[in-house]
Amino acid sequence: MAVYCMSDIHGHLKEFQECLGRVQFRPGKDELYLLGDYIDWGPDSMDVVQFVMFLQERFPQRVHCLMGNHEEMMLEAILENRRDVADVWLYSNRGADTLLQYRALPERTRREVFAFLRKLPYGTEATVAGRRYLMAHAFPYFADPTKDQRLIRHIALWKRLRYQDNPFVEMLEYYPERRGLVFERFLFGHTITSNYFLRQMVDEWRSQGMRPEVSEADYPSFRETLGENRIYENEYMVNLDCGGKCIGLLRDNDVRLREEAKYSRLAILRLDDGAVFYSGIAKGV
Ligand SMILES: [Mn+2]
Repeated sequence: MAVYCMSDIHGHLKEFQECLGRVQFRPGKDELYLLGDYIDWGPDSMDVVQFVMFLQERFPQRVHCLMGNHEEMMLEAILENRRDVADVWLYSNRGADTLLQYRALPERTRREVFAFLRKLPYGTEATVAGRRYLMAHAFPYFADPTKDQRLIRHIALWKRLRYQDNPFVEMLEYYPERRGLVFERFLFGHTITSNYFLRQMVDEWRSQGMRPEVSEADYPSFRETLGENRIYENEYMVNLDCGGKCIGLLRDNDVRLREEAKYSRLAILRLDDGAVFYSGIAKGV
């Protein structure tokens, strides 16, 4: 039995299944942790959700799904009728296709989708080969009824860790009583790892007295030196978001997204031995 982890699938059913195929994933035998953001940006959001639901319902002991900020936006926009959230979801976060696909589902399936999304947890832990991992979509989360639920849920889904942060130190601002908790790594997604590698490169140059400026015009060559997205790992954390949202955006109006699309793919991490596998880069048409 092996244990796998993925994040930020963002409506890319083909690449998701390609990753499972790469590792010869055995449903019912292997375990799978999914760190949220199943929907939006990509073409098949509702198919991804339904596939994940299918796996989770068949093998509830083996498939563990967390909430992402995109699922939260969808729930708030539709179930709670939040106009402000709907605007952010549909326009800035490319939720429009997801909404259309959702509306095309039979009434009963729609209810099942919501029942599934609503009960997604905000964080979890797993011990693999004697090593203990903490997982959430964006920032460490611990269920705690004594805390401000809105706040701790919001940061779990939205707060952006920087590459130089130690999440186990950052989390003490919200969970001071968790000091001294020992985890091997914090596993998360939410921020495309190229942001980390680019930042790291620029900081490196600055530390050597150089003053690099990443202008719009220079961006493609800066981005090219980083190459294909890969997971970001240091002694505290593993960021698994290898640009799922940008897969296939080769003709997008936004130059950065278009550029990112050339290097975007999904990653699957095998926790047992740390091996990482990737989907192929979509070449588009
Ligand atoms: Mn996210």
